[in-house]
Amino acid sequence: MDRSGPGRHAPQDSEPGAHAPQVDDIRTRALAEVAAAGDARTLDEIRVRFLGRRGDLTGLLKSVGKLPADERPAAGADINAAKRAVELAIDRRGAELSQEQLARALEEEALDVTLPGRRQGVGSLHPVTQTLRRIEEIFVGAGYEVVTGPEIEDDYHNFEALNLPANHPARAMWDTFYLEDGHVLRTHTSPVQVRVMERMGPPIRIICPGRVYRRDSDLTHTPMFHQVEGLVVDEGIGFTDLKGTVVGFVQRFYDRETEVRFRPSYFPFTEPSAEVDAQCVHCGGAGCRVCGYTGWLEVMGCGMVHPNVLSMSGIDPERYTGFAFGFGADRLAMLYYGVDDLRLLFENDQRFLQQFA
Ligand code: 2U9
Repeated sequence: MDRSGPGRHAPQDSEPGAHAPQVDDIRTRALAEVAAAGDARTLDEIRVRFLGRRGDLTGLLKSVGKLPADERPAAGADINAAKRAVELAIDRRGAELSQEQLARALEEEALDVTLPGRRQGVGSLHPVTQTLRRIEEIFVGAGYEVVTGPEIEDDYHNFEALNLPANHPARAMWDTFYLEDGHVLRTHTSPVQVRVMERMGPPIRIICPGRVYRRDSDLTHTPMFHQVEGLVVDEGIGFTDLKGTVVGFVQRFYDRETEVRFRPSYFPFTEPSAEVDAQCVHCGGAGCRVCGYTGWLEVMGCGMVHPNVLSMSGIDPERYTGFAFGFGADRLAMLYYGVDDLRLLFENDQRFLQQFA
């Protein structure tokens, strides 16, 4: 039986060999699109459009069944060849694109491994700490002991034992932080000296450095600052001992011959009392902006310990006398280093602190 007769094998909806130009056309379009694809997503979309379940080439392959039987093998082979060509082109373009992307990433994210690493900064002591250490060194060298104490104090040790009974008008000299239970943030380190007098009898020769607190804040005051107070109690201690100690300290601190003067003053815990000025470290006494054109800078207060203060802590004022002094270590650090705003000392700005390394 002749199976290839024209009547039987006539195509129903396509001409014999009509798929061939269609395949060529689809392949050409697909390959052009693949070549132009700029990224993996476009490539994927092309794959779906030509090779997917409803893709152009897949559709064509499905229609092969409608061809005359003798044309089917050739048509099928043609379409499959086109599919493979498009698949291969997509794979190659994909590889190309990922190669290009890698090259771009390598270029953009390039690390210069020869660059020097970030250096680990070397820390240093804060200028106030350096100042406190220098002060301690000077006094320890003169036979003093360094004593510290609590920053939260009771009213008795912060005020009363220092000849400042409740409601004494001089309490207004200190803008005090009061705690709810009646304690205070110490306004000076004096309570440390009081406790030493209570615990140990004379001879006493101590300095007490530490943080103190006052409700005060401006260019020259901070709510917390560092004080150093000194106390000497023994038999036969006089104002000349105080003067010698203060002048010796100021000259050592500034490391030069510095004129020092004593002005009469008032503190409830010392009598007589004095404030101490040192020749201006900036102009040497000629007068400048730092010293307000006076040639002098106030550096500390001092005086002979009030007999009431001695007796309240159990020391006989008939037998023993003593002197005391006190100063702000931050203020001395400012004068020493030429810092013009006290607040700089508490802001911890690296650019400021590094200058003291
Ligand atoms: C006892 C007895 C006496 C300590 C003293 C001063 C004078 C003084 C201020 C200077 C500036 C504090 O930092 S400042 O505000 N201090 O002028 N302080 S005599 O006298 C004492 C302390 C304790 C038992």
